[in-house]
Amino acid sequence: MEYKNIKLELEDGIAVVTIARPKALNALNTHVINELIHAFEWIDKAAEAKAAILTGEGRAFVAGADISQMKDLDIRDGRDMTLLGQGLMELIETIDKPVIAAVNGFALGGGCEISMACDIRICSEKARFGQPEVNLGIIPGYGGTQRLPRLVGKGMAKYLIMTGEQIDAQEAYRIGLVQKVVPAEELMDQAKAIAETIMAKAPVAIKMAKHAVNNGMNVDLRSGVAYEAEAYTTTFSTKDRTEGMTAFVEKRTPSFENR
Ligand code: DAK
Repeated sequence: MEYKNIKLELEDGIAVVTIARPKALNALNTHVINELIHAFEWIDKAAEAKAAILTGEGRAFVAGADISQMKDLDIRDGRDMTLLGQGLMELIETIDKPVIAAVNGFALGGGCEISMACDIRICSEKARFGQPEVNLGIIPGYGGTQRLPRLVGKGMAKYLIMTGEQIDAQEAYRIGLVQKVVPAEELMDQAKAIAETIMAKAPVAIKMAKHAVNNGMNVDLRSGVAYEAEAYTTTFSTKDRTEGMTAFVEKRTPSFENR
């Protein structure tokens, strides 16, 4: 597929996905969403892609769903757009590889939502977050009412969703929405450094950790712990587990093989 709205580059095992509609502040229309689905499906399957970074070109990460496209949708089209967008969020959240959002600017509405579908969020000092949907007479439709409270708690999520207030990078860090704030010029290097740190670990352990945390957030504690036991057992049966523990005892760096 030839991409017109995004860029996909593979750099040292890291798939860097850049949403590239800077004139529209990278707003998500169906073309962008379809290209992102195609890119993340490729990342999921491609052995050469070990981690992914999602970012935006220009002064926005994503300024939300494309309002000019959205305003003329009838109910059926609106539902199709929801299912398409929610499918993308679920795809990003459930692929076996770690996905880091490198939030370079505005992450509003669907932009905040897509960042929350990623495993980890880091942002530049210029980033701004918000769920302004109520200003348009709608509510978040790409999982914002569900993922935001899971990340920042129910009270803060309701505050942001009901007021539509934009918050800056430091506030996003303070409430736990992002894990790190860095100078704008360091954003991509820092995102890559995090990806490289994760890529140096045993891939099966990273995969199982991702799924255990994700699944656990959707079920009661007892079920979550039961899932963790299964995921843990999977890691215990790997060659990489033997290598990791042997390397520790032998005081050397482990060499993991994804086996
Ligand atoms: N959609 C389309 N175009 C957008 C856009 C958006 N979300 N955001 C910005 N643009 C365009 C502007 O129209 C402008 O285009 P031109 O006039 O130059 O042609 C260009 O980007 C630059 O924007 P501004 O001139 O407004 O730039 P400023 O620096 O003055 O302001 C801003 C930046 C980010 C504060 C402002 O652009 C803004 O408030 N943008 C809208 C933010 C927003 O409300 N986003 C949408 C949130 S609602 C659904 C599921 C999910 C969703 C919807 C449906 N289904 C269930 C169907 C999600 C909804 C949302 O995301």
